[in-house]
Amino acid sequence: MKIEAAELRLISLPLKFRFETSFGVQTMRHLIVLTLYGDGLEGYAETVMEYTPHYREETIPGAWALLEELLIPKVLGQDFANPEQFWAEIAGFRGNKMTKAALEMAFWDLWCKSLGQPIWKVLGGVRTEIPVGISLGIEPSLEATLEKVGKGLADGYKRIKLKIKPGWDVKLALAVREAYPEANLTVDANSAYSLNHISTFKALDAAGLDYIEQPLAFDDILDHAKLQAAISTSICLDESITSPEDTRKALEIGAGRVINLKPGRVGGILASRKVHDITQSYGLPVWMGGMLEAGIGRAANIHVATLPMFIKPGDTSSASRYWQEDIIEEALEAKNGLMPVPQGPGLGVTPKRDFIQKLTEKSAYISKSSQ
Ligand code: OSB
Ligand code: MG
Repeated sequence: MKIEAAELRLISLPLKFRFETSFGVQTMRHLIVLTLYGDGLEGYAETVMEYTPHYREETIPGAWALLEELLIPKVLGQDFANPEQFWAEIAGFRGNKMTKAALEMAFWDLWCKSLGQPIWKVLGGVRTEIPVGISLGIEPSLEATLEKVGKGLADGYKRIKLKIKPGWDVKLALAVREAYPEANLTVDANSAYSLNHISTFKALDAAGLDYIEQPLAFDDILDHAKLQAAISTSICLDESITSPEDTRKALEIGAGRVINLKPGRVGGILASRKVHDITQSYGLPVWMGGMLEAGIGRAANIHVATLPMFIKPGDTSSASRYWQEDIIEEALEAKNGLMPVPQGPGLGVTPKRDFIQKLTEKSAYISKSSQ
């Protein structure tokens, strides 16, 4: 597959809900829609990073510059036989996993379209629907939280994840547990704590959580291992895992017993399969995380979540929870906590060109002749 040209579009999509985490409040998603052109086909991807570096280091302005000035020129005009070859071309650029992931994922869409196969099949997926839950932001009150948990469960979601921060944790988790004794509940701290808070985590053991997601620093594994040894609830790593090697090291030292796998965070689809396989070799489960993706990114996550060890419910809930109008034609909607996997070639979704154009704040078209 020869890469003939690429297009970048920066768009903003208003979220239907105010999403508060320990690192800030989001009411709008900013993303770059990336298109790769080759063989008369188009491959799509969207970026997952926040606009500002509050989740991990990457930013939208940084991704834009890196794609436009370095990464796309590096692959333009070249012929790649498969994603392995494509990845080899960009792997030498250190870090920047989310930016490189967007490029790699657009290549997967393009390449699988040329094969006439859905990504999930080519990747080795084993299911046609994936179990999903929801991630609830920090709500203004306990009452508001309980109501949203109740609604999520009534909608059939298989797991409810509650965002926590210091001062909004043990009381919250115990109250939700008391109201919903049977629910599959988890919490996500987004790195808001340190080992000084060990008593908070010991207290959380009483809430019967399936796991505690990313309690400590975004780039830490050592303190997570110390915390894991001190509590009974499993730790799930999110921010700390940006590669297959990170996964191996974290599991080797016992920094957690569950991995939140986000394809964007680890460098794309091939890297996701490697993280999945390493986790499997430890006999541990993974689940599909989310970054409030619009339709293109949501579809990519769904394909990856067909791999065998995605046993725990992920964050890939219905697109209609997030958006008044999505950027793809297809409605990615879960029923009874199960999200169907798109079956068309590549991602199996159709971006709404006119709508994306209308939302575009900035665009760039990059081809050999524009270099
Ligand atoms: O920590 O998992 C996270 C959203 C943005 C950034 C980080 C996280 C999240 C979520 C929401 O929890 C997941 C989703 O609904 O897509
Ligand atoms: Mg998380």
